[in-house]
Amino acid sequence: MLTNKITTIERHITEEQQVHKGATGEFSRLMRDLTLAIRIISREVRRAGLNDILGLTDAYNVHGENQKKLDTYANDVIFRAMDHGGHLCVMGSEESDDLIQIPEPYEHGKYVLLYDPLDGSSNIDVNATIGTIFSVYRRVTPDYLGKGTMDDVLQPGWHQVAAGYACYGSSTQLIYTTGHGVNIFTYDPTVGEFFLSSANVRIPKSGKYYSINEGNSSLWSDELKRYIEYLKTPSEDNKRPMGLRYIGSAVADIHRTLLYGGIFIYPADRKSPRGKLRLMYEANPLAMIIEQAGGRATDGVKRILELQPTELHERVPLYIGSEDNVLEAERFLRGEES
Ligand code: P6P
Repeated sequence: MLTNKITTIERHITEEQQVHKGATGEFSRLMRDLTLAIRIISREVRRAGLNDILGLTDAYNVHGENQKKLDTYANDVIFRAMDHGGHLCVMGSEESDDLIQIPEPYEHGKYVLLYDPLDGSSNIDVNATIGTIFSVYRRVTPDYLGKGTMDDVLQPGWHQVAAGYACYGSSTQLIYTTGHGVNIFTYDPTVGEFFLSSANVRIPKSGKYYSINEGNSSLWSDELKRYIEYLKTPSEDNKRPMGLRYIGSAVADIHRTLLYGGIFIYPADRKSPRGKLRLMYEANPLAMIIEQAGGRATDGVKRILELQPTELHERVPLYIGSEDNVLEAERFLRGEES
């Protein structure tokens, strides 16, 4: 719901901290440092045509993808904003093969940060919307150990204490949840503040858009082909054909789905048997946001937030959006509808 109360993200985080009895302020400081990193990335994204930060580096990430200069820059900004605050015991990033340890002599804290520094890289050079995705857990190993381990990282998504994304589009927006609903903050660069623009956002129970890369349709299962064909077939109630929207940036496609409803799908297919999106720093945080807004997120069968991860960079098929749309897709995948 739109709000005209002037609330900055810092004030909102502080107010939320008061709700969490016994909160030490450590989480608030984590979020303050993360929003600083997002402000810096936003500035560079907005100048990307002017600062020789477009194009490719000569490096490749763990997924064999040629890293873009802005990818690498965003990854570095988040690391340097987060490594010394004393609230993290370990980090994990799409752009780093292994876990990122907190450098000496900095203190270790009780939280874990996982992030995709710049999602939608293929859109960077064409000025299309891209985003930063983040996921926060509490460590599960004892504090006295100091540095965090893979056990602290490989937790199921329902353990997240916070999740969100920044959307660098017509404006820069920060959407996050700590498990008490979803709030949208819009950045005003003239004052350098994120202001609360929509409080307690709810996703429509069903929507008129579906979002999938139809270019891969020859690789899909027969059940998925039947589902997408069904969406394109006119119905008497005019709910179908649904509209197709696909930007090729999960943050942008899922942000639209959050606000307008419908379904985003990155499925498993014959080329990508586990789909393309990563569980720990894409599907899990996006699933927490959509569930907190009243939607649904599964791998086509199981709830994303209940999947037990086994690897930092593991991929997962993703069906996410309005509850009615995702449940309908699952019925087709089970062969119950045709
Ligand atoms: P395709 C961007 O590279 C990304 O990881 C997601 O943001 C996006 O949803 C997906 O890949 C697009 O992949 O195969 O449709 O180009």
